[in-house]
Amino acid sequence: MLKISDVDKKSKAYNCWLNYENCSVGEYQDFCNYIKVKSTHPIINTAIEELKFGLNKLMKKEPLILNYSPKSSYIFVGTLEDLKNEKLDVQIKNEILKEDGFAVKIVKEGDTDVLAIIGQNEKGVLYGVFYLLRAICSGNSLNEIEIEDGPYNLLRIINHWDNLNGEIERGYAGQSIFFKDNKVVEDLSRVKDYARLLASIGINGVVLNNVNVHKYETELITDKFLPDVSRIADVFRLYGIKIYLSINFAAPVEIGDLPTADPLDERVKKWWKEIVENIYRYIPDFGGFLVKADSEFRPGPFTYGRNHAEGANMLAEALKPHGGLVFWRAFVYNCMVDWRDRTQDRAKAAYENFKPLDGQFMDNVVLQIKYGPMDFQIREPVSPLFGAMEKTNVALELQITQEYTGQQKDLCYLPTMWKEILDFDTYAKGKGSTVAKVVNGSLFGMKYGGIVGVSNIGDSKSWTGHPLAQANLYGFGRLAWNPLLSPKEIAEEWTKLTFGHDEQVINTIVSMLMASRDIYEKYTAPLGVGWMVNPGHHYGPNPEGYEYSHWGTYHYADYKGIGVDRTVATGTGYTAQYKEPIASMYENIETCPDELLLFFHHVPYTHKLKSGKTVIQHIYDTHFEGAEEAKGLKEKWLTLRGKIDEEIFEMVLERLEMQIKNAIEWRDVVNTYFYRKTGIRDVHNRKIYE
Ligand code: GCV
Repeated sequence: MLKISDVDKKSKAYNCWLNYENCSVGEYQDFCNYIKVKSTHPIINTAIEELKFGLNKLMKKEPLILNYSPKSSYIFVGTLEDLKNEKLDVQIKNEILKEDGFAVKIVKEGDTDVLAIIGQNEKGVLYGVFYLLRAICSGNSLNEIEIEDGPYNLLRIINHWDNLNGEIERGYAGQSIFFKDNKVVEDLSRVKDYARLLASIGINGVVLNNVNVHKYETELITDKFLPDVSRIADVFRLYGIKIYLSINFAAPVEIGDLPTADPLDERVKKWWKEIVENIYRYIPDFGGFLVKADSEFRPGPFTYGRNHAEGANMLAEALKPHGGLVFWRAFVYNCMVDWRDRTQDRAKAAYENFKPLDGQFMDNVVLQIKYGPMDFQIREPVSPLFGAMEKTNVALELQITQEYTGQQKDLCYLPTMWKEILDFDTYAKGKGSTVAKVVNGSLFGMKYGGIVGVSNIGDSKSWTGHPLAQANLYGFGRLAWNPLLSPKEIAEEWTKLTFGHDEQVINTIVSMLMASRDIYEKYTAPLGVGWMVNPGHHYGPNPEGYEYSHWGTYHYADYKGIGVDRTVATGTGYTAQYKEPIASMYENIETCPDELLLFFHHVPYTHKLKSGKTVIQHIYDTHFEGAEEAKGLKEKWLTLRGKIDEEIFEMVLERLEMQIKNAIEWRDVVNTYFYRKTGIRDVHNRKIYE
């Protein structure tokens, strides 16, 4: 029987949306006493374990597992292949279910009603089981249970920025669950619990280690670590999840005794080929490599006068015979750029580096592109690279961990932002060329595509530090599976699964989540200007503090105006990287959306926004409002006392209090900064600290 790990099992926060506590099996009861399964495939066994576990919790009774049909109603579990030997009349309308897809149907076998969960493959079966459990716990009626569903994206991947010493770069929820003291942890029961959570939202790949690959992590691809890495792979495999590793491009030099890591050097090619062959001996279904090259002091092909395609293809060639992929990151820019040189715009870097290489990457390379041209800010335009790479597999990189969005102290429900990104129209092939269609490969007919999220979990008892930040992980998986879902329906679903069906609880939590991104944006950096954070750790306000804004401020605020002129007419020319009509929309100050005004234009503080307010008054107003609304979040939460598990209630309350402090600090620092710069008073004469 499936056992949830002992780690922190006393905390209700630990089981997240799989707690099965606040619901019952209801009208599904008749089907749930028996489960029929023929296959003994390991992933199907997992699916059965999960179904048994979930139903047992819901019915307070274990269903019987059979390999024959019982006389009364039952649940059938199997692949399309398994179905061939059954007398069940399952009609699947979509001729072929998508890879990893599933169907749930109510059918007859003679006089018996059967609820059939049919997977396109074994993973599809597992996803179908989780779908059924989710539907029951969300209170969906039996009449609406039938479905044919498949993932919109082939690759649905989590990136961990975990280091072997157990630390997590930009981690806000404790230490790594994989690594400790420069070793893989012995007890992997927590990894199994994590795999359950991920599979339940359709994730099918996990990169175990940080893209910044340091000394010890460079050796993860060698015999020294592979036996242990393969233990982790064994755990994930049962949940249909492949593992990947981040690699150090200079590994042939650092651990291979070669004088060079030049991707065109035959010795280097051979070295990687042998490394890869060895990995597949340990992990036959290894996913592949993730590479951060020539970025923020990481080594890469530039050292040898080679380009990114040459670097990526060398690795891709080694992986190809085994079915492995290379995720090559497009986060390449000169972090030492002098911001006084207006021709050197960091926002332009990814496009400038990669657009000329379109068509040169092998077909098992996926270019992994951060959603914006900068770095996971609360507001950025969508990267123009999404509309530009027509002959390259691409994946969208999102940051579930809240580096710049409150660090899991402040509430910030990110699916609202992610949905805007996925819906953004690149116009690459005319109207309707959304990012969602680019990254799933359908727009340009690419083989691979998907969505990648930087993990927000650690060994904290709630996994995410802030219990409500679990909604971000949940929302990430749900959107990667189906970008057509709305952030609100995801929030409602998550709240019901996590906290139950009390109307007040649902309405309150959903309204908190849905408002949270706007609130965070209001009290932090205004109008798309970005950053303004403390250097290094990136939490809290510091209007001129960002560490990579050398020799001046990146937002060019002086006593007259603020913002970065990225127009073609008078600025850096970044707007030209977009297709029409987007390029003109951003170029023209009249049509540039207010929320991105300072990303694209340098304006006087007295410039009037479409809202009718001046820029300076907008800054004052939003900062006062944001801090007030942060207090409002706490007020709302307090109305739920007694209706939420006490420990979770207190954990959230503690963080909402931290958020209020943070919001007040942001309000005061930002308002004071601009008041001092401009000397312009707030029209409402509110107190601004001078
Ligand atoms: C893992 C930002 C973060 C770094 C991160 C980097 C990246 O610069 O601050 O911590 O490095 O992005 O995405 O590679």
